Amino acid sequence: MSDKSFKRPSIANRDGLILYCNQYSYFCHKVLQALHVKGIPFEKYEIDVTNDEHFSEWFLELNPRAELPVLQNGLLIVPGSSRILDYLEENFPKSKSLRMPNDADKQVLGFRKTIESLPIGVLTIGSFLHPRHTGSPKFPFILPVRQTIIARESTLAERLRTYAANYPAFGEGLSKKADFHERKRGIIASEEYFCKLLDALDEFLSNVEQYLATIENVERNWLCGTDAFTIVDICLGTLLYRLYVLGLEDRFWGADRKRPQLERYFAKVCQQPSFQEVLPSKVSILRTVWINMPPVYKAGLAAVSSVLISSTLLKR
Ligand SMILES: N[C@@H](CCC(=O)N[C@@H](CS)C(=O)NCC(=O)O)C(=O)O
Repeated sequence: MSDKSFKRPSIANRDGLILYCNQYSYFCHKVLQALHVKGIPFEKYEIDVTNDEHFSEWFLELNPRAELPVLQNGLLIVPGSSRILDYLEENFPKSKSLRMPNDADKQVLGFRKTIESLPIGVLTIGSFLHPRHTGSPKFPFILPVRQTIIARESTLAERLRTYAANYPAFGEGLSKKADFHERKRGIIASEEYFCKLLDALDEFLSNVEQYLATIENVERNWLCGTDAFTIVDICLGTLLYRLYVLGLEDRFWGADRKRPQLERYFAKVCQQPSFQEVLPSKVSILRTVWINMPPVYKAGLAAVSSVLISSTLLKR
């Protein structure tokens, strides 16, 4: 249970679009990208997930599922990345469209569905628990932070039961979520399951590779075969970025130029201004690393820095 108590932020009383999100969340990245590509003005409220703000009473009133992202438009609340993406398409027709054309290849429509059904949480925590299957993870998912995330994950069901008791109006949902997390912990701990998940991803990415090879003028065109960047590109780009951050890029496309089309596609996605816009800044990554570093590492770092500072001072 977090010591911090959270009150409903004043931003929640404002008109206009407000996105409740977290800068490291896979699902929030998709929505943030869509908002940037479409050029829709919005305000962002960063949920402090490290201190369980998504389990606070004010957030549960917004989304009893306690999940991010949530979009608020006046009195209307839209939870869930997929629903938000569709809501933006339907309700902001004047802004740049991300809609996949009606005659889009069935295979491409299937790509969106498959990506949306992937257990990203299991993949992420599984990669921390079974590191011999990954290469080098990128910031902020370095070892000390991974340890903190694993430790928080191991107490999640217990914390959820405490919140369920404290907030009876949301008790049933939170207890169900606790049961779900308990079941999920067993799955995440299984190396066999993790390997199966990686194999399934391998198969899926091979299909994507083959499909990409059929697109004409790949320098210009996106997944739907034209120069229009659409929702399915947001989905695939976000997935590839998560695989990269977890240190899985060599397994899936980097090593021996295994999947050159995918590699080229990922490089193209990374160059998109909307993509770069939503990545956390270096300063906020360092801040996150520091906040999530276990005290023993902080003490070690403080000792090293004080030696460095004093030796620098002595030289003067
Ligand atoms: N299906 C939802 C999943 C959202 C989701 O799982 N969000 C994560 C953050 S990336 C979350 O809120 N996790 C907290 C939890 O489930 O306890 C979506 O597409 O938005």
